[in-house]
Amino acid sequence: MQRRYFSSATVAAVLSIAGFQAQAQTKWDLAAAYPATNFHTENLSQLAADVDKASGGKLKITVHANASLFKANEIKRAVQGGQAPAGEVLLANFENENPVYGLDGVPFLAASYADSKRLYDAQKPALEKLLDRQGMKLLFSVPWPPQGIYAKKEINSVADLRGIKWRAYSPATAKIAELIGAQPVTIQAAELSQALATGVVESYMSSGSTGYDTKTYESIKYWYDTQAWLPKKCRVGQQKGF
Ligand code: PCA
Repeated sequence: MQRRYFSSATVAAVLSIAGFQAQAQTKWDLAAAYPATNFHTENLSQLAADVDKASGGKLKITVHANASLFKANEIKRAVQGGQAPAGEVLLANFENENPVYGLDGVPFLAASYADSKRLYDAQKPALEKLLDRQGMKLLFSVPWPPQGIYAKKEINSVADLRGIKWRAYSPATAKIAELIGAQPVTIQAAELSQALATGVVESYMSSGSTGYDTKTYESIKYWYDTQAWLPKKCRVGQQKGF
């Protein structure tokens, strides 16, 4: 038997977005950006199982892992534009659209799970309004683990990072590259393993989780647990059906 994991409010929100009708069967494609074994993707599979159960098998959600449907930074636009009924969005990627999206990518503003939750509670009303204006409904949100620095060589001062090929996944991580004099390379997680193996990336900031997913330990030996911020993944669905 499948363990029930998501709150009934989240499951009800999904059913409501789907404009769920007891007689019709509905299928949703959910665009996800990380590997199937990543905990964010496992959460999404659990959501799909909970919704399947709560709808008596009438709403089927297929989770497309590892950016197989849309690239990580294209998922928001796909949900907004109606190409995908639902998807996961890394808020900090969209800082240039609105500073509300960038809040949890600000280094050391909220650097623990407790502070991250406090920031989320403060941010949520504005976030929901903003997503609503863009035609989306916030379903739930989960932080990535705290962000640290991976580096090919030992870092004793900022000068050690000068000129290094620095992978950026968001405007804030690109800004850090600029401030430390590194060479920014924008690469999403799904392409990171290859970029590390081919030397396109020599250093980056992310979580232990992404380091593990991308086998960063095979090419990079230094990890600095700076616990700088905890960027949130939000699951959004289209407003359609409300
Ligand atoms: N992993 C994602 C975003 C933050 C994280 O921990 C990534 O590196 O793309």
